[in-house]
Amino acid sequence: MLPRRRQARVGTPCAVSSVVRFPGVAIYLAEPRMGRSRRAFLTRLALSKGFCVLDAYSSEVTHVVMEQTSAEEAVRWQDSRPAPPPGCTRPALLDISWFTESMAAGQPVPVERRHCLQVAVPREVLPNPIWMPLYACQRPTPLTHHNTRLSEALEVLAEAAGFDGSEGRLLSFCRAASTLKALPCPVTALSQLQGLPHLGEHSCRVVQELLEHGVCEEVERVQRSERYQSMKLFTRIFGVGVRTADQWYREGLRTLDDVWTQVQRLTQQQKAGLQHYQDLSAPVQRPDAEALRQVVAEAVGRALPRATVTLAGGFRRGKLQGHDVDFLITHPEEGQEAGLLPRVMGYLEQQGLVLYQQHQRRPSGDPVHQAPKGRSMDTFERSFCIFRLPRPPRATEEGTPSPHPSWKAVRVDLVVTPISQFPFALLGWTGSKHFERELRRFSRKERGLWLNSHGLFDPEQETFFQAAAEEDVFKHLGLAYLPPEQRNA
Ligand code: DCP
Ligand code: MG
Repeated sequence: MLPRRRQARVGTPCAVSSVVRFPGVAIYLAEPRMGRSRRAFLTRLALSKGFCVLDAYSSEVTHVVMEQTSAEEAVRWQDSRPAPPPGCTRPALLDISWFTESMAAGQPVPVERRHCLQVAVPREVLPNPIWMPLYACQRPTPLTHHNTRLSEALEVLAEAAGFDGSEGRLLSFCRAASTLKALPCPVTALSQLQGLPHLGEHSCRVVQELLEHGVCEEVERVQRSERYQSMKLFTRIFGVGVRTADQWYREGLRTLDDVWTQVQRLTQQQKAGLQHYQDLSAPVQRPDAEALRQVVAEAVGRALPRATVTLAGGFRRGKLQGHDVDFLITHPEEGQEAGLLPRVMGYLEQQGLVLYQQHQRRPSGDPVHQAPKGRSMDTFERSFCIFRLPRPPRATEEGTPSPHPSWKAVRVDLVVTPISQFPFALLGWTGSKHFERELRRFSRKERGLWLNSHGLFDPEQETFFQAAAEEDVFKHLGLAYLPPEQRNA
């Protein structure tokens, strides 16, 4: 525990800071290994984020930050300073990692053992160089990994590139982020990225800045930009894609109120999305997904005995939250699933559980042979819905209170597949989106096969592969099987 101290003053020449946001924290950047200009840079960065940085070491300092300094050196350094006044303990001696993490978080992060220079903590380090296969479908990617800060920054740039219609840049950043997600340890030095796939110059620059300063100026700038914020806001509306959002932005729309002024131009789906925006922009929780699975299974069971409901999407990959809930419906006897969805939806509507639905029919003809042309959009019969999910009586959730406390609107996709295509559909609808993209690219480029959610097609032989389970698809492609929890690419 750090001692209580007098409120820290901002000493010269660091007094350019206007507001001290964290009065209990006064940082002293110890110079031995830091160098003047680096120290000045870090000081400006911290001040701009509302931290108090003291120019001189004094009893007011609460956090001493050092760089490239061993625990022994740090203690020696401190021993050579004046002893603290009676009743006060010495400030914490911290590694630069505490500082960079705090800058990234925009607030002081709690001091953990690993930040402290007093204790030498053995660290797992990345072997250098590390080998990694090229495609995300060739390597496991767990849900929680060691480089979240880095991958999230790159994903912001990927998203922004997508908003600008730069598909190539979007893919480059997604691939770089995905590589970092698959690493077995945290990246601590840029040299560890040598030889890793997809870490181009731009991505490396972002990583370097994050490692050195805890923030990346470009990422911060993008996130602050009006364009990014509006595009994010608009594309969160159900039924609004990048193209529509971009058009609205170019017409000068910026806020949801602006969109409401154009309500007459919206599709039914977008109107429903706007109407339920507040609920739909809050993440769906795993218990909600489970409650919905039961509700849907009940309706499906009534409409067609032995028909099954399978949870797909992010929840199948082990996510605890999602933007929607994805279900696949099938029946063990091929063809029995035909006509099932309207009966299921009818029953759910009778129960008052459906706020909005858009039914999409399967195009006529043999679905198998309309199948893989390398396109990602499938042609299953499906319903894009908004469900009215009753809230448990005492449910208290964080965030803004809902306008209707007894229920909440949740996005649900119901997809019906014939049993012969079910393994492909399950594989395609489990994601992640990037994993799917990579799996299809791998199939096409490395195996000359076309994969989508309907099947796997050999264009030379003009034949389809049969699969009884997802494992068979991996086997056909000559890939080691990855369970859903390892597909979080
Ligand atoms: N998918 C698809 N065709 C669509 C929509 C989705 O093939 N028309 C695939 C892409 C994803 C998976 O289904 O891999 C699930 O899509 P989501 O957008 O729901 O993605 P997640 O479930 O992974 O994310 P979230 O947790 O945000 O819902
Ligand atoms: Mg989903």
